[in-house]
Amino acid sequence: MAVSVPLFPNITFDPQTGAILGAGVVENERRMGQLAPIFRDRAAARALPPDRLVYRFHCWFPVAENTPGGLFWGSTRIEPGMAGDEYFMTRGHFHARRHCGEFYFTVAGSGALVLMDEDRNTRYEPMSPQSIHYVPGGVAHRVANTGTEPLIFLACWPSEAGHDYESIEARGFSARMRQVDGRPTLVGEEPR
Ligand code: PAN
Ligand code: ZN
Repeated sequence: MAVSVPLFPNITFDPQTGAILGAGVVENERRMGQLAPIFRDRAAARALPPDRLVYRFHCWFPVAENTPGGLFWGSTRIEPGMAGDEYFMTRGHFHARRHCGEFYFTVAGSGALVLMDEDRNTRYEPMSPQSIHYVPGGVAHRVANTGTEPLIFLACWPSEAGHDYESIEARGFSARMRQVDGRPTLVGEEPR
């Protein structure tokens, strides 16, 4: 039986802006107004302009969500900035299908990939241009921009992965990237 092979011409990545360009690419942005609750110092976060851009990401979905064996491709650009002593960062998530992993590849800037397993053990990997990171299944992931330039990275994940943001909204990560003595430091959460 003949299998029709879809073609995806002219999908490109602009390393200067961090955008993926091409038909069907979806762009999302997260501004401080909606992100303030993820930061430890919410008062400091709310004191920033609500329209302040924190990050923008582009996703290319060459197949439908949940297609077995398919892959998605994305790029994320996190602006430099801080809310209190905490670096601008992504919301973070587990994959809804916990066994699904993901690759990250850093293009520009410097940051920290914060990884937390289901037992809430948290560690991080420093991100710098050309560093490659593997997020294992069952591990929540969030990226903080610890530098003074935009942090741009690429990602590839299974089309079956899905995103569980709710678990992170409910309990957060057990540690945060904060500036301590001028340096990015993973600091464990004390109970509030
Ligand atoms: C990434 C993230 C992207 C934005 O493509 O979705 O960096 O972060 P949040 O989704 O946490 O807002 C990825 O990990 N996809 O699975
Ligand atoms: Zn992910």
